[in-house]
Amino acid sequence: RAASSYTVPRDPRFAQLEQQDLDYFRSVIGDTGVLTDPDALQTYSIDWMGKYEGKCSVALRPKSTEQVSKILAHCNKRLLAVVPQGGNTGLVGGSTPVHDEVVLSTAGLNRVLSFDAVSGALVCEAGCVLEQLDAHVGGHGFTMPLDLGAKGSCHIGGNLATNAGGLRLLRYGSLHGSVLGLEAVLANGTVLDLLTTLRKDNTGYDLKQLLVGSEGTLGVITAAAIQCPPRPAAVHVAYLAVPSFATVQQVFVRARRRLGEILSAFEFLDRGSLELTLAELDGVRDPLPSSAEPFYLVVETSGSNAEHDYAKLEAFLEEVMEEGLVADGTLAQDSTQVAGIWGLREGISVALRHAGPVYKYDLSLPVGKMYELVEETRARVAGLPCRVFGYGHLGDGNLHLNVSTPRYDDAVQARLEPWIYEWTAAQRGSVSAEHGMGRMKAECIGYSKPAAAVDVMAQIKALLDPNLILNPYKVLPRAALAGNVP
Ligand code: FAD
Ligand code: 2HG
Ligand code: ZN
Repeated sequence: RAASSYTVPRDPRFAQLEQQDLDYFRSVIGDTGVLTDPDALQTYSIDWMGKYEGKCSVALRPKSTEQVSKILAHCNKRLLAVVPQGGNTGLVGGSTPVHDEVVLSTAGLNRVLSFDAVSGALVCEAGCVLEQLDAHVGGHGFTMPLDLGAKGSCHIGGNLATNAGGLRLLRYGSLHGSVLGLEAVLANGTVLDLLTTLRKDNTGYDLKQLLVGSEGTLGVITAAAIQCPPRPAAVHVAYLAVPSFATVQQVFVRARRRLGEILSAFEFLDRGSLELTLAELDGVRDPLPSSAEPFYLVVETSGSNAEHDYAKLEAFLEEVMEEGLVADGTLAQDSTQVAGIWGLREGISVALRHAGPVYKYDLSLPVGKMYELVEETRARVAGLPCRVFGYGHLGDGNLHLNVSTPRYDDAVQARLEPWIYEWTAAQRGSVSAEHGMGRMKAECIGYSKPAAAVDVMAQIKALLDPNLILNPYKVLPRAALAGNVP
């Protein structure tokens, strides 16, 4: 059952879909791109977790920027609300309709347009799947600058729209740095062609950056140019068992000092996350079956010289073992073992989904505070049927706090929210490190941003989408937008 507590009244300004709209959409993209069959629409209406469900009457799959432009111009004129949707793997209810919004899927925009094997600049349409792009540029000796568990389904347009972080951010930085250019269609159908591949371009305001992380509220991204780094010749992965969270932090300090520029990921999981994933997912193996420590780390290096990198990693391991910071550890010996350790780490959210309904909190916090919140959350839900898990991108100060329950329950949620957001705000943390605000946190931005900043965001929204048709009920609080309703 989808969660009920994120419902919000339908905005009566929006028109209801009519036959004339369907006729128009068919005239622009053909019959096969206009989906109205209820069974087919189900996958577009509900999110990956089965938590956020609307009821769209149509999903559109355009195949070109021009078609996107015509669709949006029509919806804008008719006041039809629109939800842009990529791979529908978002975790904050941003990609599905809240009511009956038109779903505009980028699945048909899936062509690689060019790749420059000298500079590493990839130009592709927004609906290309991340894993397929990585395979494409891999053929030229390059890699995508981001990697995440949803890589087999998420689209590069969705990644940009959420400013996805993932497992390699520690090494390659955020998409704000890797995006070279963008093409986007504004709500009124205007095509913004910013699709250059230049490394340097200071001509006026950098508008593409506004689209990165805008979660479908400012425009529909139709194509992107991404700077891809060379594929590392040598990747090593260590899996470490650690006796306390204080020790986890010390190991991180040693890893940065010893591994320097080859450190490419530093991830942590608690024992509960490990046990859940082993229990829920077939094919995931415990890399250290005889260990029973409270914390585990995945430490990855990516470099150009396998022997040199391996020696560095061994020296780091010796140091942390000798100092007693690590109770047990193993170094992946081949690519199968590397994939096995990453399969465990990436499998945690899949395992949580298997386990049932889950409340997810994606927080930026000072590293020293990260696990305190997990422990306090456990104490807070004591007596309720909840299991609390903590894991995430420790190297980026990003905690994934997950509370698994037998059913979505407003009483459980009320125990967690706004307390978790207040706790985070008290640390000057962020209530959205990498997943975005979506439907889930549309009223929560004030915990991490001052009112003056939210007001500027609302003005930008009204400038680019004056009828507020793009992804309504998401990202910004209703009160902030109220003064801009036409
Ligand atoms: P969708 O889910 O379809 O959409 C996400 C948002 O972007 C919505 O608001 C939507 O309206 C908007 N949008 C989508 N496409 C466009 C477009 N072309 N133009 C404008 N707006 C658009 N996130 C991380 O940051 N790091 C992780 O490590 C990570 N791991 C994940 C692992 C799993 C198993 C899953 C299920 C999700 C994970 N995520 C992670 C969540 C993450 O946000 C998404 O996986 C991904 O970035 C979303 O891409 P998508 O194509 O599925 O977008
Ligand atoms: C990850 O890092 C993703 O695995 C998903 O960002 C986190 O499910 C989550 O809470
Ligand atoms: Zn994550």
